[in-house]
Parts: sequence; structure tokens; C-alpha cells
Amino acid sequence: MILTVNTTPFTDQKPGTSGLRKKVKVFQQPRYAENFIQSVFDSLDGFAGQTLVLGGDGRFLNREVIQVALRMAAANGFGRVLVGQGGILSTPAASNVIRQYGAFGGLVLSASHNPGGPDEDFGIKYNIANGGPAPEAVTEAIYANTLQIASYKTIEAPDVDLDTVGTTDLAGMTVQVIDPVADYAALMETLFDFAAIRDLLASGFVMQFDAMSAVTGPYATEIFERRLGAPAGTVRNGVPLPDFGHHHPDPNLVHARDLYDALMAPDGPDFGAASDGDGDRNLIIGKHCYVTPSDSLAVLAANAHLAPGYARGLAGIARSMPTSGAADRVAAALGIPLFETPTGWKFFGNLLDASLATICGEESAGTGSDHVREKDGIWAVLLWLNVLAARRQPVATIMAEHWARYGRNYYARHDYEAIETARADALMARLRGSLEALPGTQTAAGTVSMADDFSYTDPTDGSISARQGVRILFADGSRIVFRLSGTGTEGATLRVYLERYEPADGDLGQETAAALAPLIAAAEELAQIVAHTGMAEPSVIT
Ligand code: G16
Repeated sequence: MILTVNTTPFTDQKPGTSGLRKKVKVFQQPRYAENFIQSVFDSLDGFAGQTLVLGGDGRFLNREVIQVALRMAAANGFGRVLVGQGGILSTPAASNVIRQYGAFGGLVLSASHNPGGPDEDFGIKYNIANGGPAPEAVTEAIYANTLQIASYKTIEAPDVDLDTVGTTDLAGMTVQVIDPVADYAALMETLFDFAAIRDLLASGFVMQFDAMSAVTGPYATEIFERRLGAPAGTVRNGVPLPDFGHHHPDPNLVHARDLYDALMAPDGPDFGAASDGDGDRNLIIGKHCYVTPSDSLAVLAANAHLAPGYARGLAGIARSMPTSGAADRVAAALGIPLFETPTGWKFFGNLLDASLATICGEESAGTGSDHVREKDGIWAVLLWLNVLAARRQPVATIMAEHWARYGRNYYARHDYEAIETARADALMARLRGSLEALPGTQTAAGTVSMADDFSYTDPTDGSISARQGVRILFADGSRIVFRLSGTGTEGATLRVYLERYEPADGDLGQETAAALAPLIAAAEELAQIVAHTGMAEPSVIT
């Protein structure tokens, strides 16, 4: 029997850069998850009898919310739900399942790279039929629904067994528990030269993959160890834990420090990689050579033709605005278009659907292609391995040759986390207020040549997304971008993106911090970060 439960709105359910992310305690309030899920369903048309995909990164509260969503999907009239065994689906795997099974859409339960556990973060994101995150028009409709919701629909039923692969009935709706890894691993085999990678791994080439006790463990163990023959132990922290072993599942140089140290050791492995909570981000480190996400996008785009799935060439490259311009130079050399979008993978979906772009990437450790509609951590690692197997050169040599051909975009991101929201807003408001006056201003990094607040017009549907970040350009092509994160759950996070281009015949071997020192000083001059945030230094530098 369908129950209609009365409820009242919560006013804080506005989806951010990537769905609704809040503290677990917020999600544990009675009716909180229910309200949001019903608001998602109420924003959709025509799903009666259709398939919904459901899964998450296994973090604390994952199983409970899956049961809530199953009951609500049955009450709202879905015909079938495909759910990953144990409630597990990495974000890219969920995207693949939606596409492969022709689902109406999917609910992905994750707070990505944010920590998990009773006092940490949880999240819910809706993905549409193309497998990608809902575009802004949909997330805005969901938010509008959350503000006027009066009731939600559910059924009374015992929990569904999530641990056994197979099919059960839930009040007339089919629940199909699927192997979360199999379809994804099969897709990877169609894109990459597994035989060549197997040869590379058998030749003495040593890799390490840190799954950070998050969702990629089972995927990485199956693909790297079982299918590609890497020795047992290649995958570290390979069992997903609800609290990620008390770690922060963010594959950057702070939270994946052990991996970084291993790769910098004299006798360390040849290649190290990591992924995040839900498996869509990646970290790539060669022996003695960290690869920035922006450079990784450029190198992968320049070498993608070496992998069978991309041998036909690329239609175009897309990057988020704060991502460095390294990929732009590759696109120019290949004679293909380069698209600059706001931060958020959802902005790539239309470009991929329209076959305008084949490869996309973001400075925030995301790279992916048209094989799914999410960024994909393991995909990026496999493409790197395929390139390494084809070129048989160390990562450091590949980087050096890339810079010698295209020049080098020195790049760093400085994050100031957990700032009081009012103070962060004041910093941004002051910057926005000064945009018109900035050109011509002298700074430690030279003269400001242009300043604006980035606005994007989607070339496929003409939709406009304004106020996407303050850009300050300098006469020599250097750039500083200021924006507030849309994924944090505590106060505000200021992100300062710093970039300086060094031509191919310039000094390509500088330390990044030294190369960017004048820009770092200029950022402080222009934004008065210390005064506004009360922080003398960034919390994280990536
Ligand atoms: C999400 C989005 C990405 C975005 C990142 C950082 O990643 O999918 O597109 O680049 O957040 O966003 P922000 O700078 O607003 O915090 P994820 O891995 O958290 O889903």
C-alpha cells in the first residue's frame, strides 16, 4: 500500500556543484532524505514503469538511504531499480549502468572526496538518462520543489537484501541487485589495449594504486590485479569502509601523501595513482614526477590516439574555466575545438552528447571521455597505462617532451577552507566590485590586462550560467581565478587558481611555487586574502 506522508520543507536543500552535500547529521533528520528524493522525483516526467539506477560509494548512511530510496521509487511508480551489490556503485560505473541499461536516470549517493562517518559528509545526486549529472535547469527545479514540498510517497516494506545478486519484487517494482564491477570492467576492455598494458606490467614496470578505502577498491583489484596481472598488493586500501578508515578520500598531495612519498623515494615504483571516495577523481604521479590534473588532461589528449578506443582521434577537448590552458595548446595543434565551461562535470554533458568534445578535464582531478557522462578515475589511470605501454618511456620523460613541444603552464590551486561564509562573500563581493577598475593596475605579477566574472553560454542549447568565477588576466598571459567552492559542507572554501605560461624555449624546469611566487603575491594584493579570511596560509595547495 502506498503511504502519503505529510512533510514540511527544509530550506537548505539547494544542490551545489555536484548534488546535495551535507553533514550526515543533517541527512539523519527525520524526512530530510525523503524530502529531497521526492523533490527529485517530482521534477521528472514520464518515469512510470521505467528503470532507476541506485548506488553509492559505501560511506556511512549509504545502505539506509538506499532502502529509503527503494521504497520511495516503488511508491512513485518506477518499474525497476538496478542497485549495485552492497549498495555500491562508483560514480562512473553508475553512469555506465544508466546508459547501458537505458535507464530513466539514477540516484548516486556520495559526497565524493569529502570524508565519511557519523560526523562527516553524505550526499545525493540525480543523474539523467545520458548518465550525467542533472543540468542546472533540473537541479533548479529540484530545489524549487524542496521549498514547497508538502508530502512524500513511500511504502511499508522490510529492507531489501542488497548483498545477493538477483531479482526481488518490492510492491510490484523489480529490484535487481547487480555486480557493480562487471559491466564497468567490460567497458574498459573495449577502450584500452589490455594486452599491451599486461606486457608493460610483466616487464618489471611497478605501479601502485591507492583506493583510499573508498569505492574503487573492488574495481581496481578486478582490473589491475586480476585482468591486467599486476601483483597482489598493487592496490592499497582496497576495501571500501564507511568512514574511509578515518581518512579524507581526496586524491591530492596532502591526503595521498604516502603514495607521493613512495613515488619520490629513490627505489620507488614507476607509476602511482589514486582515486577518491566515489571513484571519479584521479591522482597521477610518475617516478619523481607529480603530474598536475591540468597537465594530465593535456598529455592524455595529445596521446589518446595510442589507445584503441580513441585511435579515430578526438572531436574536441573541453575543460573547466579554472583548469590551465595546457589542453588549449594541444587542441590547437590537433586542429580541434577547445571548450571552456564553468566548474562542474554537468556542463560537459551537452558537449559530449553532441559529439563536440571527446575528452574533458578539470583542475580538480577529474578527467573523462564520452564513454560515460561522469569523470572517471580508473579510466584516467588506464589511459595513462596505455600511453606508457605504447611509448615505453618514464612519466617524467613524457612530461618533459610534452613541455618541450607545447610550453609549460605552471599551475597551482590554493584552498582556504572553512572560512566564515560572510567573510568569504565579502571577499568575492569586493573583487567583483573592483572588476571595472582593475585593468591597468600594477601588481607584483605585472599589469592587469583584463578582469571579468566568467559567464558561459552552452553552445548546444544557449543556456547561460553567469557569475562562475572572477578571472584576472595579466599582460604576459598569466592568470588568477577566484571562486568559492560549491561542494563544501562547512562554511565557505575560497579557491585561488594560479597559472603562468612558459613558452617551449623558456625555463621549463622551475619549482612550481617559485614560478608562481609573483602571482601568489598579486593574489594577496588584489583580494586581501589574509585580512578577509584571517588565514596566513592556504589550508591545501594542489
Ligand atoms: C565536483 C564536480 C566537479 C568540480 C568539483 C569541485 O567534483 O563534479 O566538476 O570540479 O566538484 O567543485 P568545487 O570547486 O565547487 O568544490 P566531485 O568529485 O566532488 O563530484
